[in-house]
Amino acid sequence: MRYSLFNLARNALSCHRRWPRAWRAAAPRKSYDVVIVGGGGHGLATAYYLAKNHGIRNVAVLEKGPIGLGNTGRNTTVVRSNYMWDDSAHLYEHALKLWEGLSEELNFNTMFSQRGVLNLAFTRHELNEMERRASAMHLNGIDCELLTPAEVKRWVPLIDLNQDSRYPLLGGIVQRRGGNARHDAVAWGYARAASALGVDIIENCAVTGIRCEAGRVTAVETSLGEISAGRVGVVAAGHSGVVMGMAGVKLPVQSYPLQALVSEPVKPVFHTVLMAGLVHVYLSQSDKGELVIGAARDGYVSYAQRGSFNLIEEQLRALLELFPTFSRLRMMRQWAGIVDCTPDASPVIGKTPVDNLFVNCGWGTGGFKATPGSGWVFAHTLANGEPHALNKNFSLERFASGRLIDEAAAAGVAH
Ligand code: FAD
Ligand code: PYC
Repeated sequence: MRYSLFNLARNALSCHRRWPRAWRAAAPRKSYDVVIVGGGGHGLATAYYLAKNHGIRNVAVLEKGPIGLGNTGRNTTVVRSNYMWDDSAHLYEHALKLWEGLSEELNFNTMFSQRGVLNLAFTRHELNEMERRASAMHLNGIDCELLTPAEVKRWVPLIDLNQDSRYPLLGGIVQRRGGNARHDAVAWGYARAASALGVDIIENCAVTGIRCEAGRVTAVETSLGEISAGRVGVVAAGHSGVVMGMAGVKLPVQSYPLQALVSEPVKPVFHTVLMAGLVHVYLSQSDKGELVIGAARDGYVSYAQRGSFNLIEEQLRALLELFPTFSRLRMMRQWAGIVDCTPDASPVIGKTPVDNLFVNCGWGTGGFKATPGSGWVFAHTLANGEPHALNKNFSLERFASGRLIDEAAAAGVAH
């Protein structure tokens, strides 16, 4: 104990200079088998599984800033697999199963906490949708339970179920295996593990161009010079449209700000994740004690990482409708990320019209939960040049063929 206190003081006073790096500081080489554009959770997970599952280690992750400071470090960490359609259910459930063993896999505590995710229904329409989704989930062997208002009250005793309220509660759906994880730890854990397997993680390296010859990608231009690549995977979340535009590929995505806020820390009062789509607020309590609160994306396309005041007002109004007891809580911080949204609220993971150029994007407001699964299937796609069975229907062509995977209702947060 005395030793660790001494270490803590020594490291604090030396500005952490003596701390070993968790991943190697790498300078770009001239060429890689695979270059991944974007050092968020999905890009880092992809690199890790390329090395671990496919033995492809001559890989670079290029990140324009420090890793994990995009949506990875800005999201509210809700993890669940309660989606409607088979394609999504299989993909998100694969991710959830990976979450369940991720701390052991990476030897890094991702603080994954299966505290349950409860969605509330205030209209007959919402309840119908939840009943339909619960049946679909059960057919796919995924856990979920429909709750009556009395059962919701037992699950969340602080909720005010005054039936005179604007929208009286009709019920809810809970997935007990859902919950939260620590967002930074996911980026750091994957980065450390990928780096240990030989992957170069190159921070402060912005991709500024994509070189193609005869319909095939050959290299990326970056702020640190040109890098040749056998295959390129673009995993640039809010900027996927911009980066793919460098190769002349137009994506069916629009980028919006999505904001969140936290309260001052209080003692443990809220043990679950609650989402109320109609009045539009969702919340959980962080391990530090802050209530983490969010709502819909902003209503306009933008690359600005800030949100509008009216959304803060609306989500706090909704919060107080459900939990009047939080009226004396002070709000501490607000921030936003940029999310890329597709017309069917499902991601695009696969090939593009340019040979050897692959894209993983369009996760909108809900990609954090998919991080391990997304990395797993994208690594397979990059390694084999063909999609994994779990992502083959999440192709770009679905917007031409019309085989959409509409998950607007299960998105949880308005897309
Ligand atoms: P990012 O972390 O954004 O990674 C993309 C990286 O690409 C960035 O680091 C960026 O700097 C880099 N990049 C961009 N352009 C370039 C370039 N030219 N060169 C090099 N690098 C580049 N999802 C959930 O499942 N649950 C939630 O509770 C949840 N809450 C959210 C709350 C908020 C406020 C926000 C903003 C998002 C939330 N999401 C949630 C969505 C989730 O965060 C995203 O879908 C997911 O993080 C996107 O994947 P990523 O982690 O790889 O993205
Ligand atoms: O996709 O579950 C989700 C989510 C919660 C908050 C933002 N996105």
